Amino acid sequence: MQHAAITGRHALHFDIVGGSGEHSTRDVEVYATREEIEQLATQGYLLRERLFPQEELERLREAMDAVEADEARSEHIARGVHFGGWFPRHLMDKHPTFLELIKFPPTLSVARAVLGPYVNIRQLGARVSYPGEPNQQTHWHIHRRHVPEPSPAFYVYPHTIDCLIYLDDTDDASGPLAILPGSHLGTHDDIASGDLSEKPEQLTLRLAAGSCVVMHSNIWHRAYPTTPQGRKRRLLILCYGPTWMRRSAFGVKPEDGLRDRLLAETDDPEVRELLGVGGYQ
Ligand SMILES: O=C(O)CCC(=O)C(=O)O
Ligand SMILES: [Fe+2]
Repeated sequence: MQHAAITGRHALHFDIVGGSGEHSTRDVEVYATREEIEQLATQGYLLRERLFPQEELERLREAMDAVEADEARSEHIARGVHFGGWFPRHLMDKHPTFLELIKFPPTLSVARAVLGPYVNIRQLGARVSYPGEPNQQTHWHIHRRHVPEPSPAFYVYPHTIDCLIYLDDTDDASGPLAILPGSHLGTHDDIASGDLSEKPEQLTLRLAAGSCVVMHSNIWHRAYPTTPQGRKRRLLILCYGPTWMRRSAFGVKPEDGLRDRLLAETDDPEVRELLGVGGYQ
């Protein structure tokens, strides 16, 4: 999968304490500057505008539309105030174009830079919202909604990274994304379910198709509605987590999906690790 040039890069070398042999070091060429990684760590997001060139955008749209034609039915579109739209999951099992995102360096290397060298793909899902359907928005939410209060001494905060890949513009008619920068660090701050209000500290992102928002999964965010004046709005959500974390429980994994077929054929250890095989302690 081609992408826009990313010239600000740096090399990251991990010594694995307690590792041995081929597991003693890992090197990552990070497709971001150190300052950008610092921004992702402290602000919880990194913007990559127009990351996908037009021809790749077209291929991703075609793949998305093929899955939609195959499985989306009107009754699958959510119309409640909390999460409106259609939410397909396990997309890498359903269309070969999506498999090209497995080793996509602009997002994978950034995920490794903040999560450490052992990551896998927890899920490639999507959200499609439709003009003319009610409530094609989301309320303010975070994705790993399991933070206890009080925090036990050895509680592991669920750090994961979501890459929001917009296949359509997010203008005012189709619905911008709003985020609260830095809110992933307020681990015990809460926003009531169903809140759709504008926040003074919010950053509202109106992005061109092909743009990507790399964010901590627990940054507070919401999508504005896709209005009747807007157009169908397609968003891929590529989620990375540590290899030891249970993979996403959302959706039903298809029998004999494309990932299983790839795993049966490939002996590339990196692909296997990214698809959830290996990379454990
Ligand atoms: O549609 C968007 O811009 C964001 C969607 C979202 O937050 C989600 O599906 O979890
Ligand atoms: Fe979300």
